[in-house]
Amino acid sequence: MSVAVTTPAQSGGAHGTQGAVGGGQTADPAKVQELEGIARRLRREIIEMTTRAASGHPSSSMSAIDILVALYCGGVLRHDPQRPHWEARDRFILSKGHASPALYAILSERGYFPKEDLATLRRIGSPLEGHPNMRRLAGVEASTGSLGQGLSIGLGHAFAGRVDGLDFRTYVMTGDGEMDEGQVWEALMAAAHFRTDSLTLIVDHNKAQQSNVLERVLDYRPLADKLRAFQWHTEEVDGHDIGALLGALERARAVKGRPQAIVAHTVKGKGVSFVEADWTYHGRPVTKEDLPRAMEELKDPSASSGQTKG
Ligand SMILES: Cc1ncc(C[n+]2csc(CCOP(=O)(O)OP(=O)(O)O)c2C)c(N)n1
Ligand SMILES: [Mg+2]
Repeated sequence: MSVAVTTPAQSGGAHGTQGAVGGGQTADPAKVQELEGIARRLRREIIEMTTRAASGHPSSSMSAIDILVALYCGGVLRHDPQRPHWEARDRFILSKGHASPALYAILSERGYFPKEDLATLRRIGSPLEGHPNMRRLAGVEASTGSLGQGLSIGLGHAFAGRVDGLDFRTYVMTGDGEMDEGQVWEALMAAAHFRTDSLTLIVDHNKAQQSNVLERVLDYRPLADKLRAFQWHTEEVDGHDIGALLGALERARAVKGRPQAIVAHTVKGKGVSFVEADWTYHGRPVTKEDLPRAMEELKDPSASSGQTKG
């Protein structure tokens, strides 16, 4: 993988002082294509690890993975896998903790732990628990899984950065069903009130939750308008368009005096047609029998045409 890690040395340790701190996110088509290739490979890893575990949430992970690739491989996050507790690192909090396979895929991609460990997902004794455990796995910023808490935790990090005089940024990803939780809206109000401009919320808006499609459980539309009414700088973006995501993340970073929300329109199960077509795949891995079909859909197109990967 040729994407460089954004280390403290490269970043200069301060946001905003260099255009390239955390990445100059002009969506260079070649770079975007490289990131799309990474995302496709990580989708295969997500399907493989959950099918092997016969447990977990592949569809929730597939909707989120392009966003994670943009953050971790697109030069957005200032982080150093060799120093996961570096105090000035940017934070990413996966509030929808059930999408842990996506987090594990991206953390291993960036070198927080070996790829082989993905095969231990949900095994007794493995730090790759069903939901992320910050006490057991470096790179996990918050133990999540009980929905609704991640934005409050992220807000706490943002406040701490302000108190400590550190310029790190905090990114939080919630699910759209998770937005039903009242605690999220408390954090939204508080973040705006305290003008927490180092905080970015990304909503994985895949229009489905556990028990049904979103609007049949609790129809809170229009989401972006509500976030704007809560005084968040808000953009809507195609959550599978990595170039568009990088642009939205770059613009969010430039906002002063207000927290920012990116409503990322996504498809639950993105990449595997029979998972995309069936919301009951929530918390249901692809069976061993269906695995070849899924992997066929996720294969590298350049490999199928006999070309070598660039
Ligand atoms: C407080 C809480 N209530 C219920 C659950 C059970 N649960 C796990 S995932 C999920 C659906 C989440 O939907 P969404 O936030 O849209 O995430 P998606 O899987 O669609 O990305 C629910 C209700 C939970 N983990 N935490
Ligand atoms: Mg959802």
